[in-house]
Amino acid sequence: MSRTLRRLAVPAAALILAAAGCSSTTSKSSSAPTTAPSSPTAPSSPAAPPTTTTPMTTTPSPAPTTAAAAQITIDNFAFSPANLTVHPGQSVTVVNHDSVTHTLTAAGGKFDTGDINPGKSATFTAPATPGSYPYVCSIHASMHGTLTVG
Ligand SMILES: [Cu+2]
Repeated sequence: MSRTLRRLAVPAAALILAAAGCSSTTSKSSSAPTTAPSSPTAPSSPAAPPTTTTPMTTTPSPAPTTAAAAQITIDNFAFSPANLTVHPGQSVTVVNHDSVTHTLTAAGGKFDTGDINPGKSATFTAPATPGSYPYVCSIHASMHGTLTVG
């Protein structure tokens, strides 16, 4: 029984396969599913790169001691700073913090504040010629300093 079926079945199957091969009805699976690959929703607005907006903060260069108002203070029988550099012709203010009178007198007589009473101040003009000018207190010879004009 089975023998006759197989003998018949084989040619039938061959025919079916042949027919199937010709008919392209079963080969429609080539249509790819249109599920588009989900592109990661990248933020389409790229953050604008930070343009080099240099802040307009003008960095104030540290003022050297020669700038602005030059000042020498007298504390405890001493000039401070003992060595000060100023511009030619710059005004220099001398403040006497002591309880006694002092002076700031150039050794060569180029400048002299005269007597500066306790708690008072005086101003002299630096020489116009660059150089080093040692000075003293005309009252207390132990007090000395150097004014540099440059
Ligand atoms: Cu003095």
